[in-house]
Amino acid sequence: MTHWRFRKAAILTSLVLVVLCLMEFWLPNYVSRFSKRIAVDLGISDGRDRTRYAQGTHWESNDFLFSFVPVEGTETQRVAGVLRVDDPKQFVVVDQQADTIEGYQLGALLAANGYSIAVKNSGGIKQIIEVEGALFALVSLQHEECVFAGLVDLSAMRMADKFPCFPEVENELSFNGIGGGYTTKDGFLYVSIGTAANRGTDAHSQLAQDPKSPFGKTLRYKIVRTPTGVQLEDREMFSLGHRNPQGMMTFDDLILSVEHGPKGGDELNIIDQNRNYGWPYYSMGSEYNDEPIPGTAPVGEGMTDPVYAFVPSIGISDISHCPEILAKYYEGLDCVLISSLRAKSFYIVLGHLKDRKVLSIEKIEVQGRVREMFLQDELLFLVTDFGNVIRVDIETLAGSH
Ligand SMILES: [Ca+2]
Repeated sequence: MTHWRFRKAAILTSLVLVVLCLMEFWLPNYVSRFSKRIAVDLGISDGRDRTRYAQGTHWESNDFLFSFVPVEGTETQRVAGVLRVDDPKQFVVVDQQADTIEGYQLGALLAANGYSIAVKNSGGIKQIIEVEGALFALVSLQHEECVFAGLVDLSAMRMADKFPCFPEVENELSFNGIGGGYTTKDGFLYVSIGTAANRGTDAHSQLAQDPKSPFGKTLRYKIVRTPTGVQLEDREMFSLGHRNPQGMMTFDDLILSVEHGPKGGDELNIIDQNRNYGWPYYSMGSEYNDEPIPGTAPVGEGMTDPVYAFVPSIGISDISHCPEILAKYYEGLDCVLISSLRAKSFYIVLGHLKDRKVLSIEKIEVQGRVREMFLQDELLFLVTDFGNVIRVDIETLAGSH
């Protein structure tokens, strides 16, 4: 009897294990991932380490030496964002499918509201947003038949904003399109949100021109400090006609945004209040089936043109300040960095942005699809697909020849 009981228990345990394995294999959408804190050591050493050139690759360009050092892979499949932590030598890469972020139980909070993360069609956490120490997440969500997106206040464990249901269009929903970038300026949070489709003629893209819909917009929230954290209030449309914004930053008094065009026509835009940036009527790009966009130009009457459009597309992904060494070298010019997925590069963009002038664009190849960029200790870090991290050290070559 004892023998049979033992066998029964062993068979049952095996069955449970097999079922769990099959669930992981067949139903990855329904099994929560354990993408908690993935802290990556930035490899910042005290003092300059000349041996680093041997560890990675280097690239001479203009009067600079760029050396690329792979930091570490995080096995993150799709990067939702990068978070600073107390240790300045570390940061955290957040996976789009994470259900716990720095101890905040996103999955549990959503379940308590009757929501689940809409993971199909490249859904998940589309952007991690840090506002004065409080954490928010832009997430694709589902509640019964309604597929929508919302802003979750992770620090206060509540929904900060809930957007309306997406139109039900068969096979045309793609969460790759919704986001996003963000920046803060003068007590406001700016969040860019795209349209959840690839094509220019469908119901999703039309939302970019509908002032009542949050999609295809730059949204603006008032940042209100509370005893427990930060509250986002009074959402309003700041600009419209955006297709798929990916990165945003404040540069002096300007809000800069980069967005994917369709096939061709990735844009650098200066975002001004109540301006219309044209999508889906005007773009330098064409449809993926090579049909022209209705307007076949970047700008039409009443529309605001990009400061610059990359044709063909570079798969534009992020925008950042230049490290001090570049900004100083090009003093008198505005200097920003733009990153790219498809071109596996970042670009040094120089110009007079207030006058909407781009004077030069220099491409620095790095052999990785760059999703995010950030600066720490004047070093540039690039986070590529699958959470690989590249540290870029920039030194001047002037006087060294
Ligand atoms: Ca545009």
